[in-house]
Amino acid sequence: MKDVAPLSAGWTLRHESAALPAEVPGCVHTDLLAAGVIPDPFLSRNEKDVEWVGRADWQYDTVLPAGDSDHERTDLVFDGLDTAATVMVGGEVVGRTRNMHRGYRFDVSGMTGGAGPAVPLSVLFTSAYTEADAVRAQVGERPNSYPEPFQYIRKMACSFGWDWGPTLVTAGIWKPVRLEHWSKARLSDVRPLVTVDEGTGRVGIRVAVERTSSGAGRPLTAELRVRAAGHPGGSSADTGSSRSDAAPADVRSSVSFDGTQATVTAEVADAALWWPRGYGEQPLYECELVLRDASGAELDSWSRRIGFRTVALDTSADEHGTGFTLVVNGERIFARGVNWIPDDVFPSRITPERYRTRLTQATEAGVDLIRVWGGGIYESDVFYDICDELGLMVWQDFLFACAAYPEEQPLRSEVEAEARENVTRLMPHASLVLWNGNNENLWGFRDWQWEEELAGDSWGEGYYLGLLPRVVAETDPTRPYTAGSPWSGSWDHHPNDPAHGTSHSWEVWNRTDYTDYLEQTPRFAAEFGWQAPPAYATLRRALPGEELAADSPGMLHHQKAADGNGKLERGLARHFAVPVDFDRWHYLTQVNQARAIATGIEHWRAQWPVCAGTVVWQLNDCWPVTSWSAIDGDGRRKPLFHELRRVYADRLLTVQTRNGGPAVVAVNQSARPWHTEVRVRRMAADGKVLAEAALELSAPARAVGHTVVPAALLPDAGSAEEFLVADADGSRALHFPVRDLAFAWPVPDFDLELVRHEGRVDVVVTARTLLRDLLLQADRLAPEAVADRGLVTLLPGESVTVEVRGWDAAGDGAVRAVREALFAVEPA
Ligand code: BMA
Repeated sequence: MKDVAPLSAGWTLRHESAALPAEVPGCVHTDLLAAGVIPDPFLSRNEKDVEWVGRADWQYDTVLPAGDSDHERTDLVFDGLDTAATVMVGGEVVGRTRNMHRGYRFDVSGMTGGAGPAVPLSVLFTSAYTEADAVRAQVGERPNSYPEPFQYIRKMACSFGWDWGPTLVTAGIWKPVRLEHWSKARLSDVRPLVTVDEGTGRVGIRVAVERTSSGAGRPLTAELRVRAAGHPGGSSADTGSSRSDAAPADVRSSVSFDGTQATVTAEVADAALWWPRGYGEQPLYECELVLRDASGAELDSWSRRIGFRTVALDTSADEHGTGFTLVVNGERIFARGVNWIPDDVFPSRITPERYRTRLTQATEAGVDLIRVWGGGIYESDVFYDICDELGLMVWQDFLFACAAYPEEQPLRSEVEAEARENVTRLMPHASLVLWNGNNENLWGFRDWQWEEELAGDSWGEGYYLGLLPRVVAETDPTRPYTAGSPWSGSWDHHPNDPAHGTSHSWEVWNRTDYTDYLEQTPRFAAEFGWQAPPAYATLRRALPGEELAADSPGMLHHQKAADGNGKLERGLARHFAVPVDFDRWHYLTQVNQARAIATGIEHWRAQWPVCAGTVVWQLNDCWPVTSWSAIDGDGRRKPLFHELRRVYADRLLTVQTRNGGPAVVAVNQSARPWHTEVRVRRMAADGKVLAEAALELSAPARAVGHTVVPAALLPDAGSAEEFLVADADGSRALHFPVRDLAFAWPVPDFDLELVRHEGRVDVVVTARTLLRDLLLQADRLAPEAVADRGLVTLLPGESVTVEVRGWDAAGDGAVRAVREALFAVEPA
């Protein structure tokens, strides 16, 4: 049997004449931080002071464990090196690397010392800038939306800075490293092709082995076992699909072969289907493969969890253009998505617990699809394991974003190797539903003057339309591929044509106003977003000692978008009088973000099935920053997060224009029809009901229905004092004929009561006036405090209970503290 020895201990990082203790997996920045050599680059403007780290070369050292191995071969295996490195064993170079997104295996047989003195292992990293500059000199300059040279090196692009991220160019052994001792043969590639046909699940495993010379041509057996692994996610929502009562499967099969490749297949009768969350459960199967020699001795093994489901992407043409609809197990799905960026600009710091927290937060926001964006990384296996369990569909970008990428060597081979390795690594995961060629590069070529600048040079098209779809088809033909986001399906249409395929809606944030979302009917809104600052406690931690202002030095440093604050201010000024007071500014920019995204999602969900998905830019952050995220860099939820819970719920009530007038629309993504009576009230700003009626409203299962609001119930167009309230089954939709700026908001007035419970405090707010977008910023009470809800609008007389955890409300000042942490829309 193969013998595996992890090499995570005893590493040092050489800095000047010192050998600092080093974490493996880890990176230079986090080691220097732990040793006190650099300040925390996430705080204040320290990022600038540590710029030198990314420009320097670095050396990691350890020694190989003493002791002999009886095996024929010893391999030194790195799951990931960041990025340009020379690996030395006993002073001899055993390999060089230039791709963060690949693993590396070096044959070091006979070099590891045996009974002799300990053998040194060193990894020497050349600055990513040096490597990128060298490749650029070789292949020639290409256009890029950002100033840094990330398209000349296969390394996480956003490490070089992004419009939400700091420039912290890492180096290091960012994934595990180990010695593998083996004899005769080992599994070099295991590719499970999982399909389901008329209820029968099929696992066809393509096995590739590497053999030693003594093992060449000898008979081998690959034994496969597939067993039900239960429902690790444990969700059992009312989803309309039934849990399979079939006896738990335990299927075995095997194949004997004497070459280097074989296929072993197993069938699971009555396979329990894996569903996206909200559509059914997430039953998983344990899939184990054992490689044996002719004597039956085990040489190597592999195991992963799989799930049975079919997935297709329907891109057929119709009377509206070209669709883009995910179809899982035959069910057409409106994707309630978010874009994912690396959760830390130092990805080696992201623990499994942190992945679980973040992805669980996504599910709490009602999300069912995560797009792993192309300027980041192919995430760790843990990420996809958790998505499998939670029923989160994953759309995975290949790692190309916002630049023209050269197709010459040495990049081309790296891209191909990286693609094959990662498609193979991720294909066991039921959650993975789509591969995407790139982020915005087909669009950039057409619209951002690249075409002219390139004057015929390669720019990546050969990857997106040639190499990558071929790699997916050859490696994992069970999954759909799309060439880009956005992409209209061919050059026949503009790459970002909303009527064809995926589109990104950025004009709205960059230049116009979020009400413009209402003019758009994308077939699939793969990116759209609105900025807001992070939570108050996050800012307080990130900007110690700074007097906070919208344009204070630290605030501007932690805002990376071009004219970001200008866009925030102008976007706010279209709806509210921009306050001078920081706390009000902070609250209102967060309100505006939530309003913007809700406007888009409500409108687009109401257009199902013409529009088949919304993927919000962006779920998370990689450091404390003002950005488009719903969860900030310290993991705190912005009001947008809570708003997503409302607009991504299975049942959403919204007011949209139908036949030229306001209608109440029921978006029903649940498995059961939604027949209800909606109470519609025409109200005055002072809370008086001017007219009222009960209307029938119904939407079939997984469909949309509407009822037109009769004229007598409509607030006067342009009225600053009237609005519409629609209530059904605990959902509420509001419609104001004018913008907040113009509306006659009363001065907010309410009663406040605190009720202390074991482990939580209930904040009960009872409205005396109309309270628009009431928000309790719990982190102002205590940095750890968390409220269970975000923006709430109350009519006079109504009350809400906000549950606060992480704060004990001790002392006399508790009520006053809550009053100071409560915000609502005020008269202009
Ligand atoms: C899109 C994304 C990112 C970017 C975001 C906000 O272009 O793909 O590149 O961060 O918009 O500008």
